[in-house]
Amino acid sequence: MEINHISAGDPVAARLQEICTVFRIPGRLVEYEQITCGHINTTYKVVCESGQGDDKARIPYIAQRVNQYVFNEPVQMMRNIDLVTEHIMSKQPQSGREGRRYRLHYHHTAERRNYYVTPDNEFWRLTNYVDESVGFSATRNPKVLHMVGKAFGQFQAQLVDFDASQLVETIPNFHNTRKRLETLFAHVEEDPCGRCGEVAEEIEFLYVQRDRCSELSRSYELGLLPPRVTHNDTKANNVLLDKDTLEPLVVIDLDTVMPGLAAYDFGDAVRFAANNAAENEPDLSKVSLNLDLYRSFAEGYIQSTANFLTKEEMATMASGALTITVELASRFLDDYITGDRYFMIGYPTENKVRARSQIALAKDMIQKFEEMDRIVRETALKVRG
Ligand code: GN1
Ligand code: MG
Repeated sequence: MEINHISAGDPVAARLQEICTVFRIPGRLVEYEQITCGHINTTYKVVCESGQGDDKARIPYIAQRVNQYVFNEPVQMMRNIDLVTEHIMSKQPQSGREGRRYRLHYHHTAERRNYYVTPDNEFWRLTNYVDESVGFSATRNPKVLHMVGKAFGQFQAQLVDFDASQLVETIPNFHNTRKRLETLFAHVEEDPCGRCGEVAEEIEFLYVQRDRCSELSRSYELGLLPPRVTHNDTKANNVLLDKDTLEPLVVIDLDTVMPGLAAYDFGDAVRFAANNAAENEPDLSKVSLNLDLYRSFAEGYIQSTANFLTKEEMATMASGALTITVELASRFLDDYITGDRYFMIGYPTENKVRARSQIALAKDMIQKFEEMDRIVRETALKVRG
C-alpha cells in the first residue's frame, strides 16, 4: 500500500487532519495510507506525531468514511457498535495500552459523539490501530484458519447473552437469501442496463438453486432455528491476530452486527477463507473449496461454540456455506445488472467476475456437500466428547 507523506494542497490529507482534530487526537497528521480490502467504506491508516525530543510519539489510528448509500442509518449503526463493544468488554476487562489491543476504541468528539458529520455531509469515525497485529486476506496456513474460527466462535459466545432487541436492523433482510434472490430475479425482468444477456448462464444457475438456498431463511422466519447475535461479515481479514502467536486479538468491522443465523457466520467465513482462490478470481479453474482449510476453521469455530450451539444448528453449517456463497453471487450479479451502485469496483466488469467466481465456488461446494457436512458433525462430536 502506498504511504503518503503530508504535503500542502493534498485534499485527502486536509480532510484526515480535520477528522483527527475533531476527534481530539494529539499532535498533527504526518502520514496516511488507504486500506483497500473493503468494498463499502473508505478506510485510511493515519499516523499522528505529538511531543518534542524524547517525548516525541507517532501513533497510528484508523479513520473511516462510512458509505451512506449502503448504511443509511449510520448513527444507529454506531449505537449498535457501542452496545456490542461494551458488552464484550464487560466480559474481558482490560485496561491501558494492552487493553487497546483487545478492543476497538472509537474516539469521541467534544460533543461526546463517536462519529463526525462534515459540513458537506460525509460521515466519519476514528478508532485505535491495533499494534503488532496481522489480518489475512489469503492464506493456506491451517493455523490461521483455526484461529480465525476460534475468534468468530468466541465472538458469538461473548454475545450469547446479549439482548438482541437492543439492536437496530441497520440493513433490513441483510442475509435473507430468499429475498436477495427474489430481488435479483425482479431486476432480471427489468434488465435496466441491458446486461442480462451476458450473464444468462449465471442467472439460470441461481434460479435452479433458489429453493435449496431459501431453506435457511424460511426456517429462520418460522422460528425453527434460534436467532443469534451474528457478525454477518466474517471475512478472515475482519479478525486481527497476534502477529507472533497468531492468537486472536479482536474481531473488527462490526457494521453489520445484527440478529441472524450462526450458519451464515460459519458459512461466510469458509466461503472467503477456505477458497483456493480470491473472491474475485477470474480464472475459474483456480476456484474451489479447500477441505483441509475448511476443517481447520470448523475445529476452531466449533471449539468455541460447542457448548451453546444446538444439534440442529450444527446440522445447518454446510448449508450455511453454500447458501451464503449463492447469496453473495446473487448480490454481485444484481449489482452488475443494475449498474454497480453498491460494491466498489476496481474495473467495469468486476461485479460480473465476482459473481462468476462465487458461482464456481458454489458449484464445487455442491460436489463436496456431504463431506462438508460430515466434517462439521464429526468435529462437533469430537469436541463435545
Ligand atoms: C462487503 O466491504 P466489506 O468487505 O466490509 C459486504 C459483505 C460482503 C463482502 C464481500 C455491508 O463487505 O456483505 O460479503 O463485501 N458488506 C456489506 O467481500 O454489504
Ligand atoms: Mg464489512
